[in-house]
Amino acid sequence: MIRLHHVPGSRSMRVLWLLEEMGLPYELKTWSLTDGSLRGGDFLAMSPAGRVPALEIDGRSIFESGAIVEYLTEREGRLAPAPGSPDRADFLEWVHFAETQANIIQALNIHHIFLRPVEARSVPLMKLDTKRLAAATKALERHLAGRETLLDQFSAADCMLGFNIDATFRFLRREQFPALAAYAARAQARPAYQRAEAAGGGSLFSQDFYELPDG
Ligand SMILES: N[C@@H](CCC(=O)N[C@@H](CS)C(=O)NCC(=O)O)C(=O)O
Repeated sequence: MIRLHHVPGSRSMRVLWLLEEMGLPYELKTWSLTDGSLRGGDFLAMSPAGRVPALEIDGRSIFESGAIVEYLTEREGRLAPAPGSPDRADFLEWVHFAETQANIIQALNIHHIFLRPVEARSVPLMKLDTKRLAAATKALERHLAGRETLLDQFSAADCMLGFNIDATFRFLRREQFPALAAYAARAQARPAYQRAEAAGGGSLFSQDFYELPDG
């Protein structure tokens, strides 16, 4: 039995999409980011910082999306270059780059969506994080120009990154990143991505775009 602990629209979408790409049977347990349940003892036993995703598999549980993605690709022997192969380092770089970008997105989510009253937000920090997101996203745009996928073929690194892109375009204008926008459209057209969306999709966002406040 594989059970994914999941919040729609969160980083657990990475694992949900990968499970669908791999065709592995799984159960979904859906949690809320805002009702305090992720800080309960049952969940903390699986994910000590109270974060999703957590994956129950092979008689244990695993936290950290990157660790789960590496575990699944090694277990199944696909959707990643094998350890020791020449492009393994490229795979690992992009798996972990996804968290570099996601951590900036998370800071912007907190400011734009979760932190209330709005006066509690730090506009200088929001501006700084928007610039940091632009720098990371420009790096991605340069890499993707003329490429279909992060590596020479579709891999679990694309599942890691896929989650970030919708969020990125809530804070940065899509038109400024044409290679990334085309990459996102290809990802979203994949049948496994659509199955993942149908099984556990959702969004934290209520606006298409979040402007920086004045100040
Ligand atoms: N590095 C971790 C980050 C996990 C993480 O922060 N997940 C968010 C959702 S995207 C979460 O569970 N947040 C709950 C909280 O901060 O209370 C991973 O990639 O799994």
